[in-house]
Amino acid sequence: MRFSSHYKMEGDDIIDYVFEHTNFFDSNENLVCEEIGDGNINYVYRIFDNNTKKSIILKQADVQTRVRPDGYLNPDRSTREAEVLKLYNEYSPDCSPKLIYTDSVMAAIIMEDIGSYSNLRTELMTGKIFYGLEKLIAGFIVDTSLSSTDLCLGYQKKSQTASKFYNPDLCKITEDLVFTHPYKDVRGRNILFPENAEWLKKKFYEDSKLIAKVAALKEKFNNYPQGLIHGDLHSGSIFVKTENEKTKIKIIDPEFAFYGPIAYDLGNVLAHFIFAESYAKYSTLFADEQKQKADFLLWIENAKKDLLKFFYIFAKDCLSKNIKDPMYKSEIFIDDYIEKIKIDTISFCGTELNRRIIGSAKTPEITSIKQIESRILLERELAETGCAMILNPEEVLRGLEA
Ligand code: SR1
Ligand code: MG
Repeated sequence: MRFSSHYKMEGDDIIDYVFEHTNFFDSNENLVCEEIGDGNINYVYRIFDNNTKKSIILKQADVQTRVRPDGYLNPDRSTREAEVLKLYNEYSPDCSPKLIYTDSVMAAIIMEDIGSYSNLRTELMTGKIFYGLEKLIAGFIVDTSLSSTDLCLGYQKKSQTASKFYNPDLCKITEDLVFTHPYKDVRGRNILFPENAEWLKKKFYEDSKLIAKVAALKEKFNNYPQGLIHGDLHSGSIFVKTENEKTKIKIIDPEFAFYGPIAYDLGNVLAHFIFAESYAKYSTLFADEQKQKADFLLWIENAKKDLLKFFYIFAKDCLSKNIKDPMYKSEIFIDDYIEKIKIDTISFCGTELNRRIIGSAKTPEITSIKQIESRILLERELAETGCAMILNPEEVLRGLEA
């Protein structure tokens, strides 16, 4: 029977599949399917009716990644992603697309089309400002990750929940691309901008103190099941719009989600704010618009500071309301717990900055800088920041909070 065993669906399959598995469209006569995803791992399609303008999204996981079809990746990651989305719908409905249908055989998820929102990375690269963005992201992380810790759920419930989100295949990708290859290019896949290659090799491959710190962060990433984290919270996983002068966000693509250190997500967000800032400084985006450039840079500077400020405020509130354990109620313990997350945020921000400069998975804020001098300077500035964050996170945090 059709759709009873997994295969990668194409256009007509997808239209039939959506029609058969949802009541969303009245008839399939005018349905069109287009691939809209440019992600590295899965396939994402928009299915729409040109007359009614109704639309829906289908995401399918194949047995390989979309960008590098060399090796098996279990499509059961889709079932886990659907479970994560279900939790997001429950704990942060405003900030997540509504899950409509999920199928573990075809490794498919059908969800609400968030077409009125735009990709945050793309928007930031056009110089748009979103007031309140960092507050929404901090709130999302508290609502979904901090709420899933044993402080809030109790150890037994947390352990049961955590076992559902065991995600070794995707974590292995992160282990390699974030915590190993930028410092030990064991697979020879790093991509170095030629004019910076020797400088970067010395900076990343030859600093034994840096390598030891990154090894400790890798160990923490693998062995600290603190809360349910998104695992790939870069600005391409955040969609954004302004409505009635208010910023709204939707968080997508939690295929890397697992029980890990909350600071990993916060560090990713901070790193991608920094990429947006660097792009505004080094690209030609604001060439003739010095006032807009200054406004954007001031906003992003404040967003960087306020991300951790709002995280602290929301975390204190969440923990004071949810902790039942008499030991965990200690104010000193709570402050120390949040402070450790803030320090690790800086360290994980450093690993994210570094891996996008030297590793194989780049970010367009770097690669689209065509002017050689600017690219050299931008990479070196980011690498200095990334390494300082890993080597001295407490000091960098104090600077950020000053
Ligand atoms: C082969 S996957 C490369 C990267 O894409 C994802 O979005 C993650 O960031 C991963 O590291
Ligand atoms: Mg993704």
